Amino acid sequence: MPGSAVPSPRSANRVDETAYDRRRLRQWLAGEARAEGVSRRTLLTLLAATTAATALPSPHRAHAADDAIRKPLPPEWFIRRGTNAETRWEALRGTGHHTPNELFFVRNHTATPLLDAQQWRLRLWGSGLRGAPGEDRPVEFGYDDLRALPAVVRTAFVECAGNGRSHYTTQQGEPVSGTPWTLGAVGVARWRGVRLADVLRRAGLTRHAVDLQPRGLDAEYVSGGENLGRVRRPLPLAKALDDVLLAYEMNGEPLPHDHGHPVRVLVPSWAGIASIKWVGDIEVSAQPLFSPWNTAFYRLFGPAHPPEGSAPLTRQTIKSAFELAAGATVPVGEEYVLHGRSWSGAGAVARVDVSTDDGATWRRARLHDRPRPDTWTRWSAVWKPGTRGPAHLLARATDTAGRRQPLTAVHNTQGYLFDAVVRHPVSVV
Ligand SMILES: Nc1nc2c(c(=O)[nH]1)N[C@H]1C(S)=C(S)[C@@H](COP(=O)(O)O)O[C@H]1N2
Ligand SMILES: [Mo]
Repeated sequence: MPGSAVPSPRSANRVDETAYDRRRLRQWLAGEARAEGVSRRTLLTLLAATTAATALPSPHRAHAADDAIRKPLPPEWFIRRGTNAETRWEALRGTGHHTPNELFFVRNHTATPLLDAQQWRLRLWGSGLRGAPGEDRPVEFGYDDLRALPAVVRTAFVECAGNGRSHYTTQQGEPVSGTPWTLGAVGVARWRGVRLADVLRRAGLTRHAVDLQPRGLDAEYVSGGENLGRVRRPLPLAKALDDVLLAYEMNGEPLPHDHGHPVRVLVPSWAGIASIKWVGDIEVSAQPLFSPWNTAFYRLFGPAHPPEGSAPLTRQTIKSAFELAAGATVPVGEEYVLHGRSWSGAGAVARVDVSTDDGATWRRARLHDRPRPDTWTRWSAVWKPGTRGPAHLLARATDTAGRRQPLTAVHNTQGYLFDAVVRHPVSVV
């Protein structure tokens, strides 16, 4: 059973990221924000609403090293995509609620570093911690220090904001930049770690803190010839105090190297980029923070969005996937059980409808999990195909926040947050 041992005052603590972001930008203009590694032009673009979204840099992988990922990537489980590996949905058939670590997708901006837990230190620093004005006042924690704090366990998905991106092109004919994931840049694990809130309190958090910025110990990321520095992304304090973990175990094992060993940030229900792997330091700031990962990347740009882009992405959207290969063969005239999973960043998925006639009729799928937030709900539906030939399978989820997957997703240039019903091709033989 997916267990979430940490109660959280979710509705009370919802982050109004749009208003917050406007304030961030105003403070930056007034010289009250830190934006190391973000060009003035990028910030002005966001603010002044004059430059076209296409003028922003698009993410390029600096290298596609074969050793970017440490764990074995058998082709029947994974699709290699540069420094990343996408889980094949047919490989999840027969696995339980939690994605086995060996099958979990990997998204690396550069390459997995091999870190030693006993050498590892976490440094917290910045103007949002107690200390003499102008001083960084770093506070350090070792691996055993974290292990000695009260442990919590939480089941949550990690999903790349670009998961499903390729469907903007294949289903909607729209160009997008970035890794052309199908639907396999998502996994669910049982994470064990400590509350970031507990660590912040011990580090001397002040009431002036507004933003945090965890930073990875992996190599600096070079995109389009520009060194963007180490992977880091601001996190509003309200979310950090709500349900964020510093995770050191994944499905009962020490965190694997590819997933952030020895410790990663785990931000339930938010875009995967928030869950910084191999975390080495966290800036705690009394000023708003910017990095390329909340300015040029992980905002929505395009005709349907404000010229300066949307607010930085927070929660993931709603999706469904069949545990079936694209183009799988299904025997004609026999009852065939279709299996799948649906999930949403806004709430639990409590209803899934399936269509085997291109959306003309829908029937309710049987749910195999008690619907819970931050994770998926497994489901099944019986299909008895009557005629041979190509067909499409459709699944459409509805979450407890009232969101239902649309038939078309609203385009954005970087292809984030694809939420439309995916037409899964099969062949009836
Ligand atoms: N340090 C660091 N953290 C990172 C990344 C990275 O490249 N470096 N990638 C991010 C992105 S974009 C995603 S989607 C998730 C993927 O987590 P996983 O590789 O454990 O599946 O990690 C995030 N954390
Ligand atoms: Mo991602």
